[in-house]
Amino acid sequence: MTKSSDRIYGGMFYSDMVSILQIYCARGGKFLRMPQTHHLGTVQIMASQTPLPGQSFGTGSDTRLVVWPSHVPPPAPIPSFARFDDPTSLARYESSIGLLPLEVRQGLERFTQDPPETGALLLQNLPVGPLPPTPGSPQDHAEKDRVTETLLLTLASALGFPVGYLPEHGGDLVQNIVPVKGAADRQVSTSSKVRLEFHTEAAFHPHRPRYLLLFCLRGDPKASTTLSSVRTAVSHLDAATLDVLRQPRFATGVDESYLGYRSAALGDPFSPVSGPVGRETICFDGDLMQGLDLAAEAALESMRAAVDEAQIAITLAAGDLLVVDNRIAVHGRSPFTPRFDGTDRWLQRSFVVEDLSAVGPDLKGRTISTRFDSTRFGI
Ligand SMILES: O=C(O)CCC(=O)C(=O)O
Ligand SMILES: [Fe+2]
Repeated sequence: MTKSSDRIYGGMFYSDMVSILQIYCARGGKFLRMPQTHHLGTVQIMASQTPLPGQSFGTGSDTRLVVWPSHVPPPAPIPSFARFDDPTSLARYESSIGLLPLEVRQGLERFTQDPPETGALLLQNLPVGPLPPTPGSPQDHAEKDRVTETLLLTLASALGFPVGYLPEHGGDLVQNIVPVKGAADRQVSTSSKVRLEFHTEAAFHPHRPRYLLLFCLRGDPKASTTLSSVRTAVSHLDAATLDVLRQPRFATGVDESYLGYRSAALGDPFSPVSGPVGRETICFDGDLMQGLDLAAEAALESMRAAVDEAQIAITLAAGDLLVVDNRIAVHGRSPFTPRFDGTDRWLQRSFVVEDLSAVGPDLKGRTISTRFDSTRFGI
């Protein structure tokens, strides 16, 4: 419980600020969880044990946290025989947007219109319902109701158009991100043993998503999702390096999950940093990207360091949903140790594009089927 003598500073209690600083120092200057959102949430939860109905937090211009009010039920799930991407299901998500709590709708709207510097929004306290054991691979059948899937796709529809990518779990609109034994040390979302390097989601893809939603059904205290905003990272770069990063002297390979194997082929040259000062955008892949000349290689090395420097980390817990603006922030994940016993971390992921018509003939229904092979891209 909060002491009445505690004073509030910008939404935080003094004792929380002290403990944030202590944690920060003890961890050698690295946070394991987004400090402001975590502590604002904690303050409210400490004060009432559970968030009060209708509570939400606007946490200043930098960090956004919205808490789902416990008394508002999730939208009714679509039936288990329906496909997530059939027209009736899609219409259901659209109409369910109006059933979302007002503060959630407002939080999403503000996020799209005036994104925070972090490029991230955290929703907490979402209902996940009773869960079966974590499946052993993304497309294993999990006997569950469809509350989380419907909620995820309703939230995604409030941000734009949920889409699937054919090579990513067969184009599913909702993908189960679970640790897979055979992928433990690969640079794919189902890995675990390795640090998943910072990346723009599908950096190589002409129709990459604008938003990425990660809904945590079951957390792992060791697995932190890492985020780094270009708008913070640029402050760790000198003007000459930034100038190189703003030129199309870089190229990236195709993610191995799209090819089924690693390929040395590169796409067209592009610049990893774009946009006016203060509203920069990023396209970056710490694993697959290369500079096309020596100066570009050196600039890319500096960018890797700047992205690392600017990182924040959030350990998603059950009921947390993180929305990442894929143009502002890159993301990754810390290593962790799965048990493969049905209790492992389980995220559901969805991708959102802003403009379906821009995808053109590569779009069938809600599936983007752009083909890549080892020698040519974007066909
Ligand atoms: O596991 C995570 O937290 C993020 C993994 C990832 O990069 C993704 O699902 O796109
Ligand atoms: Fe990712």
